[in-house]
Amino acid sequence: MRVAVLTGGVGGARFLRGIVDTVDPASVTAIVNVGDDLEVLGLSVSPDLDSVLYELAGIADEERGWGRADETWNALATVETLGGESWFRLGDRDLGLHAVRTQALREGVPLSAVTAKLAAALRVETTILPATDEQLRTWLDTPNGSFPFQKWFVARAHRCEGATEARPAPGVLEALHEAELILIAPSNPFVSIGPILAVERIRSALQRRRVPCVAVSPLIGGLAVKGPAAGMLQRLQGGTTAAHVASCYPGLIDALVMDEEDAADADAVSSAGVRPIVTHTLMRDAAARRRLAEAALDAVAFA
Ligand code: FO1
Repeated sequence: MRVAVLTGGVGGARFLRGIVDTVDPASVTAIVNVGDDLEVLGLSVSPDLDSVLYELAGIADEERGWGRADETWNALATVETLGGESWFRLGDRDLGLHAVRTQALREGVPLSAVTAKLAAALRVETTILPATDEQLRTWLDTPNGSFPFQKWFVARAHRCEGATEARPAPGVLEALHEAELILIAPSNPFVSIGPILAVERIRSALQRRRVPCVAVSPLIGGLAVKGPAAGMLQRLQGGTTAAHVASCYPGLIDALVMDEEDAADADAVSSAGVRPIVTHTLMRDAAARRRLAEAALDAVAFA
């Protein structure tokens, strides 16, 4: 079965790992958020692409949730000693990847092509695509000014700079058209999935889909496992129930996988025309990841 998964970083990458442990990894395409991308120490960093890459290559730091396992921090210590930019912590192993990517981008290689090369070098069979090769950045607008995403994690408002002009990266629309199932990972609907859907042709491909699209809620008991999703849902969508999550994807999803702790919201989700799929969604280990993947993949059987 061909599957396209729209995803952000940490939670999305774990969900994706469950998917490729359940179906043929080569039949899966990940369409990844680049709104969080930034330049640190002159290097181009794509945190969500890297979380997906490291997770699928089996070299992610599971505890920290981002970056590589067995990481060391010698370069960062030197940067700190020299008074350089150290607020965004790049480990030694991680730095190597950013150096290779940055050089390729400066030589004019598109981000999608660089990512394909990195994935091949790390023996990842799944296709990993940035949503766009163009510059698309999430900014957080607060009463104290505007900040790039990584500088201000808890937001009052946000916007995607470059979304109007951004075209889908090569392969993105093809993956969506060829998919028998489209999944939206349990990533933040605003700052992880939002920037992907802000690319107009990706959103309209989802609106015109002929196959089911299933989102997985990032909330458990109305709370986010990690990050600002619950606070943002409260402020921007008016609440933190599963129905509020569903309302982030109007006309874009057919079913919502939601946690048992939120089972009381199932009727409200149904009333919004979205089929609720209630299960355990916490991805504590490989077995839990696979169970969640199976619940989402099963949706195709009920379409
Ligand atoms: N998150 C942090 O909270 N602090 C960091 O210093 C940090 C460094 C970092 C380096 C490379 C990378 O790929 C990710 C990194 N992250 C860090 C995670 C990242 O900020 C977010 O988890 C994602 O952008 C959200 O999807």
